[in-house]
Amino acid sequence: MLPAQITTPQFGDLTYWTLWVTTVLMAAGGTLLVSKSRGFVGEAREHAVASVFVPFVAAAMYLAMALGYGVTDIQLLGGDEQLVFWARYADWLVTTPLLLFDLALFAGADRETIATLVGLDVYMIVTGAIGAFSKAPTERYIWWLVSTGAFLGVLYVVFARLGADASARGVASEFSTLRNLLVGLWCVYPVLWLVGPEGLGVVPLGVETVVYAALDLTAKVGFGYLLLRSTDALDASSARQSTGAAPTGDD
Ligand code: RET
Repeated sequence: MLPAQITTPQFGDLTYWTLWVTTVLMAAGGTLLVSKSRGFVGEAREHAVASVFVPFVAAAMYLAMALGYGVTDIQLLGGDEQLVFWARYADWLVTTPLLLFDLALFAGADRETIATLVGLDVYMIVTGAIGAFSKAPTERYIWWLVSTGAFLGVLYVVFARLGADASARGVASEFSTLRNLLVGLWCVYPVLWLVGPEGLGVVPLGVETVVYAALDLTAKVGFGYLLLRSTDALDASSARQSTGAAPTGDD
């Protein structure tokens, strides 16, 4: 028997259209990365696999949100209703480890470093999601702090460990461009969460959705494109290693 009433959470036009447009742009971005990776072999191909999945996972999750499925309504302690875009966290749970894996692989990090990064990142997303589902404001801020603690751990590993690995590999300059793009964009997410409807509510939902969409597109498609373009440096680095030449300052 069908339930008596199925309600879909309501959000404004700006949110609705942004979710639809971003679904299409993510799928287009994924297609662009597929075409960019044609003919890739060896390590560049591993990067291609990781980079291509990211926008397609996001496209599916944006579609889920646009259709109202990836969103749920919760009741806060004071009785107010709050929308939780859970599909965002499902997206990030898959895509942020892939992005970090991509960056760490580029730097030539070992398995332990990659596992630490991925572990901290998953911890960050899961605790952020618990915060978004919490009913009391204080609890939400506590989870924000816990999640931000894990984020600082991610930043520590990215700066302290990956940089040294990339230098040893002779890809320091390409690595620092990718790292700065990643870190610059990622730092905006916790701030937006804090000022948006999940936190202080100073930024309205429509604006938050637009800013998340712009960040997600740049952090996924923009970063992926730049990384795939930088795989030439990896070929140069392996060629140098096989001829025994030392990396130069230009690497
Ligand atoms: C949350 C919750 C509050 C605290 C912190 C967060 C961090 C989120 C980040 C998300 C990055 C997403 C990316 C997506 C796609 O490309 C979960 C908002 C620290 C860093 C890069």
